[in-house]
Amino acid sequence: MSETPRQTLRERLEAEARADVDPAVTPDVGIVMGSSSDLPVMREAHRALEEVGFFEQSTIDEPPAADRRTYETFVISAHRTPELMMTYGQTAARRGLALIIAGAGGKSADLPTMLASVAFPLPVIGVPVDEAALGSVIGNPTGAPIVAVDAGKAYNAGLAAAQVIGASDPEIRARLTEFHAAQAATVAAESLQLHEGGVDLSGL
Ligand code: RP5
Repeated sequence: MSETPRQTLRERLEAEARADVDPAVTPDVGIVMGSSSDLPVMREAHRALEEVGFFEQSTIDEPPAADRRTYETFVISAHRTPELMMTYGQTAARRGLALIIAGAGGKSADLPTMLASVAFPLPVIGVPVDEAALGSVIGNPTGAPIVAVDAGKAYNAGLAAAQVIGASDPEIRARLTEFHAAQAATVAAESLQLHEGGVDLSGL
């Protein structure tokens, strides 16, 4: 019987890994962050994934419809819950995840880099939640790879994760292509409007 949320979480992760469930019905992308205070930045990764066709999955007992891609979310601290970080990383592949987005902030933002080592060979996309975290998130030694986005760019981490999944999923690839075209159209429309309408200098 579990006594603490930390034990409950570890036992759940280990049970899911042992269950050997078809990866088609488990989350594809794991989004983890060092603190709930990282959520305002990290939820941009969720937003990007939703925009290209992913949705959130909280339990393997409620599997997605066929062909739907999903993500899950956890708060895991490398320093405050190191054993939970180890369990998450060690069970990630067996739980059916294809990759992990990991964010942390501050000068000791060790969650992304440590998870990259523990979950290897699953790819980890690191998000420095703030500028102070940049060096510690991108600074893994040779042989312990991590890919990372710039400080605060969790949205790009979501898109990059979708690109990885899209390499073998035509539906996600099509959604990414639509997203890209819509973005280009918006920039072009803004450019035309600015060029033809001129710059409004009133109020300066
Ligand atoms: C890091 O410390 C977390 O990722 C967060 O960015 C930072 C501060 O955490 P809290 O003190 O807000 O929980 O580990």
